[in-house]
Amino acid sequence: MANKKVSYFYAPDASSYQLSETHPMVPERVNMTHELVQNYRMFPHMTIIKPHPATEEQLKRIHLPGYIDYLKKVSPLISNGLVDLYPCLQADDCPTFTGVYDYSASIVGASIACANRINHGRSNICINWAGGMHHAKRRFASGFCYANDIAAAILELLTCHRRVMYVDIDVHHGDGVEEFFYNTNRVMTISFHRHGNGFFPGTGSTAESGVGPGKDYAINVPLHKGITDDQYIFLYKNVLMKAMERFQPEALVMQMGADSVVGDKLGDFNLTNQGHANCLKHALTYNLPTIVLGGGGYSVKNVARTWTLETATILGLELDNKLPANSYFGHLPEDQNLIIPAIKMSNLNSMKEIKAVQNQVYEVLGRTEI
Ligand code: TV1
Ligand code: CA
Ligand code: ZN
Repeated sequence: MANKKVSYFYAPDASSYQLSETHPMVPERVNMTHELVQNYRMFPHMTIIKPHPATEEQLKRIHLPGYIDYLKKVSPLISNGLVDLYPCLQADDCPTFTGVYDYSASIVGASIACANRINHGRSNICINWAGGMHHAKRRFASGFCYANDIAAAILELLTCHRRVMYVDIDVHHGDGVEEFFYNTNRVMTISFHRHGNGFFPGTGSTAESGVGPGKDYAINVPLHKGITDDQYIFLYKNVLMKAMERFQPEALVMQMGADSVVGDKLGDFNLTNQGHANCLKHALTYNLPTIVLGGGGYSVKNVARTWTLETATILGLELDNKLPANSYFGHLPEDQNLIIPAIKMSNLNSMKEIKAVQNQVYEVLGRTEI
């Protein structure tokens, strides 16, 4: 989108943390993306901003003060044996690691900075690839997410915009963001995700649609493994068009979790990164002030490829499929290309089911009023 003012938020220090030795969430993927974006010569096309970490006060607008106080003080040694007493961090998915507070504050600070820049009309599109921590709850960490930068950014947008739409294409259900805004009609949350067979977090059926004034403003699109670009984009565009028509948001927040791309360690959709990027491209056609955030993504080279392609999509640039020289990708044949092709795998989504889900979603959207 060549005519748009784009800002790219990047905190160099925020992506060198390690949740644990073997943890699938690797913050370094944001640095990999950054290097590819730089080496594809995209920096001159946008404003690069180094955000400040969120203040304690900002974190406590979203989270229980006691939880933030705990995050601030805790260290791996101190947490040892305390997890049962105050289980706001659960050992496996959300381990206590050195720097957990600074890591969280940095991510939230960048997403709030995106919202402020949009609020002041200084940018049309703001990017924070380190953000998108959609599972974090008010009182506890969940699913690799410690502080909910998305809820913080949406809250900030709500000071200047009547209605905010949130769209989440991470392979997991955006349960944390949904919960924060479950009883308001000023935020419509829409999550596409794998659902069923115990897939984390287990919530996100179409029947889960909001409460009180928020009834029908939480939209869920449950899917099965193996979904292809054609099926996903068909459903995604139809749902978004109808939701935009009904809700008419004044600002948009996109969670671009790359674990919905084929070959992910935790996800098992069959989307190419071009299909994933086309979802963003479609969202940008509504010409709304937009915040673009990261999220999941566990095959780290694929995450970097996807978010690099999406940065170019935002800027309206075409990239050479051959990756530029960089310090992460080597000389192996599978390391040469930007584009991630689909694979042969079983697809548990039939077109009949996709249309049935679409109709269920349309029914909920049909009841919304603005
Ligand atoms: C440490 C080391 C933690 C190896 C976690 C996969 C690990 C997982 C690990 C894992 C793993 C989950 C559950 C736990 C139910 C819970 C950023 C009792 C190989 C946004 C979060 C997924 C996704 C959590 C986050 C999920 C996001 N899957 N290896 N943990 N159990 N937790 O299933 O949406 O992408 O897997
Ligand atoms: Ca999702
Ligand atoms: Zn995910």
